[in-house]
Amino acid sequence: MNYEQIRFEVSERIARVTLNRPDRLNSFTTQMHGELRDALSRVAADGDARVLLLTGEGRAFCAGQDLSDRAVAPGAAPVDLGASIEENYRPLVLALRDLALPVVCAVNGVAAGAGANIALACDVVIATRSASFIQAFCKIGLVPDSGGTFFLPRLVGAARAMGLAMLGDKLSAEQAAAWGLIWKCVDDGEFVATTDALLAQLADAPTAGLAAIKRALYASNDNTLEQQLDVERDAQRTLGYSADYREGVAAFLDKRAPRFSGR
Ligand code: T3D
Repeated sequence: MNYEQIRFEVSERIARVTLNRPDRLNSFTTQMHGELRDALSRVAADGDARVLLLTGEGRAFCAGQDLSDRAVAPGAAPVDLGASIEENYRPLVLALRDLALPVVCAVNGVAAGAGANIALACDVVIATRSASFIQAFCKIGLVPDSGGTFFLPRLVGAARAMGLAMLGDKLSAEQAAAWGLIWKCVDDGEFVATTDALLAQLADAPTAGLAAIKRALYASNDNTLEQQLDVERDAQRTLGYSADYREGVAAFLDKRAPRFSGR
């Protein structure tokens, strides 16, 4: 597939996806969703990448759904938004969560509507200090989608989730980090270098172990302590037979840096 609304490249075990409609603040179209789905399925199938980066081109990360696609002439039938969620946003969130490698979202600017929640669907979210997060849905009579009603209360608690969702205020990257909505906020001048260092660290990491960490932490949302202890036991059993565990222990005992294969 030729990509027109995203950029996609894999090099040095890092897959980079850049939303690329900067004049529309990288808002989502059906075409962009199709391209994203294709790129994510390639990452899952190829096995070349050991970390995925999702970021945006220009001054925004993503302004959510392209609303110019939603304007209807008086008397014309409205768009079925449920179908749009089912075909586009739901599969995107689940694809990011299901990828068996870490997904880093580098929020390079404003993240609004579904753009904010797609960022939160990623495993590690780093934002530049001038970025912001806006649950813009309430301004147009909608509910936070793309997992927003799931992620927000779990990340920042019910009171802050309700305020963000009902008021649609702009939350600065710094405040988002202070509230625990994201992993880190870094100064604009350090954003690219910090993101690159994070990607390099994750690309060299024991990928199967990180995939198991991701599965276990997300599973904990619905589990009792006993169920979660079972998840940890089963993961540890599997990982205990892995090449990377063996390498990690050997490297520790040899007092050298490990060379993980990802398996
Ligand atoms: O529909 C479905 O399928 C259901 C799913 C819905 C999911 C959703 O995401 S609903 C929420 C949609 N998003 C929004 O409501 C956010 C709309 N955008 C904004 O509120 C603001 O643009 C921002 C706060 C993000 C940024 O503000 P600012 O002042 O920095 O930029 P701007 O001037 O508003 O935007 C720059 C341009 O991008 C502008 O176009 P122009 O005037 O230069 O020709 C603006 O219209 C355009 N733009 C920004 N966001 C969108 C957009 N065009 C289409 N759709 C957008 N979402």
